[in-house]
Amino acid sequence: MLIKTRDNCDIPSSEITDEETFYNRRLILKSIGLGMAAASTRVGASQRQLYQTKDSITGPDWLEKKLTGLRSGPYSTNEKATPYEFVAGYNNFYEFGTDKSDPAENAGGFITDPWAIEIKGEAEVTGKFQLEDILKPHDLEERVYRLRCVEAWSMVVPWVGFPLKDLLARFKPTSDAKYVRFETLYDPEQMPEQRSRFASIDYPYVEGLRIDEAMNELAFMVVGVYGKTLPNQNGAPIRLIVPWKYGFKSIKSIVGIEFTKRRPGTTWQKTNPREYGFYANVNPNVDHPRWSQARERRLPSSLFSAKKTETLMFNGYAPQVAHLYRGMNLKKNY
Ligand SMILES: Nc1nc2c(c(=O)[nH]1)N[C@H]1C(S)=C(S)[C@@H](COP(=O)(O)O)O[C@H]1N2
Ligand SMILES: [Mo]
Repeated sequence: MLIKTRDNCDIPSSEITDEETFYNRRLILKSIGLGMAAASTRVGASQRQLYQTKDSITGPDWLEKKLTGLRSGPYSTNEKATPYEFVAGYNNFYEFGTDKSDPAENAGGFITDPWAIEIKGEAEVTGKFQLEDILKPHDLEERVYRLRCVEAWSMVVPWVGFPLKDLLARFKPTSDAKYVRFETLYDPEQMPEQRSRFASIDYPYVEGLRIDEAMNELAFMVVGVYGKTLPNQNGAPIRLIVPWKYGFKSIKSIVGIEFTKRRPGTTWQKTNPREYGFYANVNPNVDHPRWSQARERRLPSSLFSAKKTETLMFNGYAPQVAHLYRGMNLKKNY
């Protein structure tokens, strides 16, 4: 994406290098008999939890209860899911660092319980609600969605959650609610990048959707992955997933939801409006100014077999969402 260096100048996306570094490190560690859990050579890594493993991760009791007997939801792809180690080990969560391995290394101690979400704006029901109460009426389901990052890599992820529209409906948005704005936690004590003088984006991270996008059946509130509680690096305890848009719309660790009359400013659009738009629909026909969006690298891929696949319009979800953009110029509204 866009990284400001110490001289405060923008350097081109280094995502390919990032991925190579990541895989090199994995390969080297594998070849000397170490697994991912030892994949950090950084000072202080021994005190850190690199990432919560699939078998060790647990959430609060009330969430663990909801995670039993999961049903499979609609719209799941049959494509092979990306292994847990990549889903939980190769992340963008700038609050915890800008390298793909940083979030897994730095978010281990992130406190996600208790957690509350404040509902504000153009709705009949507003106020601060505990996560348990937010989730209470919703049955959790699994949806295997494609995730396409604007950096041209992609994964297939078995998310666990519930439809965003069912959550929003409970607050009875008024006819003035034209957009929904989401906000990530701002807590510089827990989120090291928020303390950095050289931070590449402004915090808190904010995202937004038009109300009809938010009410689309695909928009999903996620509290788990692979049948387990969501790892911190993936946006615990609750995050959004909008599978037809570039990954940066899928905001993590949400503490605020606001119904607004006007289109909200959003983090990457504000950071670099020429490169990142409000809509950010996955679109193979509209290139990023610095790279093509026609194809993507499906993870896991190695240095030796970069699995390139064609990027699909709306990330393959056109049947569900194309009608939302009828008559819109998607080159202008990128
Ligand atoms: N708060 C917050 N949310 C965020 C980000 C971030 O840096 N901060 N990164 C986004 C980007 S660019 C992507 S691709 C996805 C990655 O989600 P994952 O790490 O669970 O795969 O999260 C999105 N949500
Ligand atoms: Mo992304």
